[in-house]
Amino acid sequence: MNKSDVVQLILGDRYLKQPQQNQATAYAPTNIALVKYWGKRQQDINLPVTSSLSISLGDKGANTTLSVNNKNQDSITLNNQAIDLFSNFSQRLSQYLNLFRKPNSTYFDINITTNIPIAAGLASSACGFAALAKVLNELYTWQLTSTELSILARLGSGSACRSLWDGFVEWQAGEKSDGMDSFGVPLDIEWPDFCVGLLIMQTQEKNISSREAMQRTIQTSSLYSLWPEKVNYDLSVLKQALQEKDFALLGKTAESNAMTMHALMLSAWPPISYALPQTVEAMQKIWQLRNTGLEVYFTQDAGPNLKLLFLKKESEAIKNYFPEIEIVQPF
Ligand code: 2P0
Repeated sequence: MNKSDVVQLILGDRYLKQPQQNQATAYAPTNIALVKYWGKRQQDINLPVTSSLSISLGDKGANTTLSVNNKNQDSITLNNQAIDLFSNFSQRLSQYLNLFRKPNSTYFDINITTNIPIAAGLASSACGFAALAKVLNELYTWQLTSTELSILARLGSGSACRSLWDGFVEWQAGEKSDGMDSFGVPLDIEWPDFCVGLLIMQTQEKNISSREAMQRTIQTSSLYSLWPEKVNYDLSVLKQALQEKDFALLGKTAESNAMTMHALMLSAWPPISYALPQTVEAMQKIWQLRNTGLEVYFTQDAGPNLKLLFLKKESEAIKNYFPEIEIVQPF
């Protein structure tokens, strides 16, 4: 099963038809996993070893416009700057679009604006591919459901399948080899006081992609066999914490899950560490603050930046201790 097979399964007789519109725009929020996706059971169509659970970041995300052009190649701008078509970024985008268009017949001007740093472990590929799946759905008038779009977004980047919805979303790993049961499912939970603070220490591109790091972890970490059980436990506790609005339980579970994911990476060979000295300093500051009674937790993805988790009542204290923080209220 490869990506084209999945696209054909979803689109049926709509596969490789011409766009029905000349231009369309769509937005998708980025998402931060509280229980992480780390490892694939199938590489090509991004089928995960385990389920995962995220929070979408509301108005932090990607806005993408696709326009059919009359040239014989795509053109791509990111935040109004032209991007080299031979860059990894462009190649990955164009290859994704190739899954849906007749070969050598349709090219696009692709304009992406995003308010999050690209490739800084802030899930920019997640909102990017989710927005792209949505905008293609408009341009080709496929009229797909959000679940179907979640599967298509997953083909671009695994975590993108969680960016089709606001709020808390579970990516159900599924079991099928074609991945038709592997998509995001929104949880019916509102938590208006829930805050995520972005503590950005570096906006540069990371030196090892999460894709490569995941693969190396599975292949070389002797701890990896413990991961599925840890995730299953954390998922059930996190869902309980969400139901009961038990913030301390949520924070502890999310932080422990992230630390375990990074422990797996440290145990890979060659070892992988996304932390900078500032990352470790910030972690220690958070642990100290927690000892003084401030209810703040963190999670970390495939980059040095931390995402702080806290409730609205702690916002002022958090701003005092971390003046550079950007606070997002997902609800
Ligand atoms: C997550 N991450 O659950 C985890 C935690 C990073 C750390 O999903 O290879 O860009 O495109 O499926 O989705 C980042 O990996 O990887 C990611 P691919 P993706 O958010």
